[in-house]
Amino acid sequence: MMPSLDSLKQMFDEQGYVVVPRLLEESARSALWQIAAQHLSENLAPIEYEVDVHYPGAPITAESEGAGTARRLLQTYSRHSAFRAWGTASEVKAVLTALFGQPDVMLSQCHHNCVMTKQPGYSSVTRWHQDIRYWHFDQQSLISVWTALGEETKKNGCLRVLPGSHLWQLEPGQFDAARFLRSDLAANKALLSTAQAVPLSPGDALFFHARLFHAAGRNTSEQTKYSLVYTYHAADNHPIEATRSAQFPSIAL
Ligand SMILES: O=C(O)CCC(=O)C(=O)O
Repeated sequence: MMPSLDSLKQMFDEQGYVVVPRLLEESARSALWQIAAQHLSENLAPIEYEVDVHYPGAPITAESEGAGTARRLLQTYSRHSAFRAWGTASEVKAVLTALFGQPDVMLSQCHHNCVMTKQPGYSSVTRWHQDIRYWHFDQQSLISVWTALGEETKKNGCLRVLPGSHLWQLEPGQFDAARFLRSDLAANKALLSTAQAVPLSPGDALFFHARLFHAAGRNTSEQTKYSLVYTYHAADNHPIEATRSAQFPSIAL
């Protein structure tokens, strides 16, 4: 049974994330999985490859073994009507309006808007970061919805989070040049000791704050892990002109 919207909001405000079990029903989930798998098998552009990001474990150059490993299918909203339908679904909207505390919610086409395709073999480690670090909005209160299209476990690189970290105010020196959390500082080690894995079942949706620190490991299973990720903002929280966040229009739910 779905938890009440009030209890989801309370959990979200405290922890910076909340999981809604089986928000996406099985036939729609299976259809989305198949579309994603087909786009991956056809290398349907635009795609971000592991080699593009230089994260730990990623192939180093275009000539390296595994250089064809995809990291995400980009511009998902434009890819297929089924992706559009889930991005704007009433189930998603109901939770988001409760979490934002207001009815007018927009889907950003500029951030995430992707299917994460964590492939076995050459998928990389994503270190601890806040998504907001490269985003430009009037306020930082954006929410991403990470829908598991298959099983997500530690073995295939499920997300890990630092609960409550959306409320933290850290010093600039706690971050490295790429604004990942430095793991060599004693102060950060204490923070990292609070990490929680977020395993998901197919169809579960993880709602998380753009300031929440999160990370993920490699996929050491035999199968690709597909996660559909959209980011949302309240209608009165505008992207800043001439930034990447304003590149494409947002979609009203
Ligand atoms: O490697 C992963 O699955 C995590 C991806 C992630 O955190 C991100 O793209 O912001």
